Amino acid sequence: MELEKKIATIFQQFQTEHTFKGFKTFNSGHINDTFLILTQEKVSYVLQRINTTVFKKATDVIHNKIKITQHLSKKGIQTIHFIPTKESNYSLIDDDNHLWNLSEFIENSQTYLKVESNDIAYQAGLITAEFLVQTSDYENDLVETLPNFHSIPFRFQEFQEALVSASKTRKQQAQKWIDFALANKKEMMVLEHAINQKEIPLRVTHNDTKISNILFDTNNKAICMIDLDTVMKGCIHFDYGDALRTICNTANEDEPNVYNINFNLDYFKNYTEGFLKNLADNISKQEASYLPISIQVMTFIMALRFLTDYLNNDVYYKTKHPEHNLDRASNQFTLVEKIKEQKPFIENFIKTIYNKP
Ligand code: GN1
Ligand code: MG
Repeated sequence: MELEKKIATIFQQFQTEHTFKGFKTFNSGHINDTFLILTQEKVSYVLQRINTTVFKKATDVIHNKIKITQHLSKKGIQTIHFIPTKESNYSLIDDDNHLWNLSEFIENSQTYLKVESNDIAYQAGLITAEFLVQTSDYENDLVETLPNFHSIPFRFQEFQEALVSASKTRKQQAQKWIDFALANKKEMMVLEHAINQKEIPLRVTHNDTKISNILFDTNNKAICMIDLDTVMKGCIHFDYGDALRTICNTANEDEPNVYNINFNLDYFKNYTEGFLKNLADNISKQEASYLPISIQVMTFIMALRFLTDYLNNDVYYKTKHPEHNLDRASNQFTLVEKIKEQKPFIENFIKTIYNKP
């Protein structure tokens, strides 16, 4: 079926009083497909098709998203709203076995692929922490939709398996970063170790806090977090580190020229100020002490996953050309190097902001 007709048919199966007029495709997601639905009445919606190869139990993803957004709404916190189908489900499965869900589009909102000012970085810090604070009292019946999502040992196991089956050519192309990944393994285990030792508590986390998953109003005030596909149990470090990975990268995530990649310290400072303004009273000194390392660990995890997918011949992430995943991997590994160079500064700054006894 032609895409427009398909989308119109799917949209009509949800409970809205509006008439389909057209659609636009959002291009930033690596896994799912997301469309902006335009209606005759000028009310817009966001329609999402979940990739069921990645999310094997996609209905659990819906369960998590509904539960968390309802929890936030009940508390009067601004969030996205999902719309039920005419059969009163929050998702529907089409003839091709794809799973769809619909939410309201928040009017006069915008997203950024790159941070453009200190103020945006600060706002991003406020809202990612606000999400953690406001979900911390949620009685956690969230499903582990992607187990071990941010686990270094798990990601290394996937990487080692990919190394065994990878083509000689791809391994040669990626050799520099394969060596880098192996050489850095031990250092990257620190966060995992702290979780296992129960030094860091688990709570509800967003798990994909890149800048494009934050909605801003036209005055650049952060409204809420979007893309709740990976809301699961985690630690604050996942959300803090992952946010800074995109906020402070001076280049886009897939920029092939590594000379353009740097870690922007002004954005780091502003994001951290916003984040700790909302969260400092909710975390222990021990939790705070692992914030610096989380930036490099989260960036490293993304690098390793891109590298693994390159070695696997691009089966997980959407790619636009054969070297796309390798470009992303070398970009993120380069960023890890830049973050490491700034380690003393990062540690000192966090200490001055979180100066609790
Ligand atoms: C994926 O699909 P998207 O763009 O929301 C990935 C995240 C990565 C991100 C890298 C389910 O997110 O973990 O951080 O790409 N999501 C999944 O940009 O694997
Ligand atoms: Mg996502």
